[in-house]
Amino acid sequence: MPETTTAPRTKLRPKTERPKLHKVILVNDDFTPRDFVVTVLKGEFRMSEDQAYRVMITAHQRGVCVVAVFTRDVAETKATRATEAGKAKGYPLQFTTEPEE
Ligand code: TYC
Repeated sequence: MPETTTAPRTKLRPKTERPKLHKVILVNDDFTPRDFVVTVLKGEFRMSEDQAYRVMITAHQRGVCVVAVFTRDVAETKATRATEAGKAKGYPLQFTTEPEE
């Protein structure tokens, strides 16, 4: 077996900051049909029927539900697109974003 020695690493690796993640939050309202909320969650957030139903019913019961977390750009784009999908049908459905602590 050849002897191997490992020299201590001398090159300093600069600490790279991880980009802060942002939550997409689904907000309940009294007008948007449940099925439509589930459809938007599946389409925009690639959720299964089951996951989408659970997120929808949580927002329905508690007022809000965190859908997912992304980098800021992606969170804002998805929240805007999902909100626009409701608006296009005349529903007041709202998706908001907020930075994670
Ligand atoms: N509350 C709506 C209803 O009873 C359904 C709904 C759920 C709407 C979640 C928005 O974020 C929402 N038709």
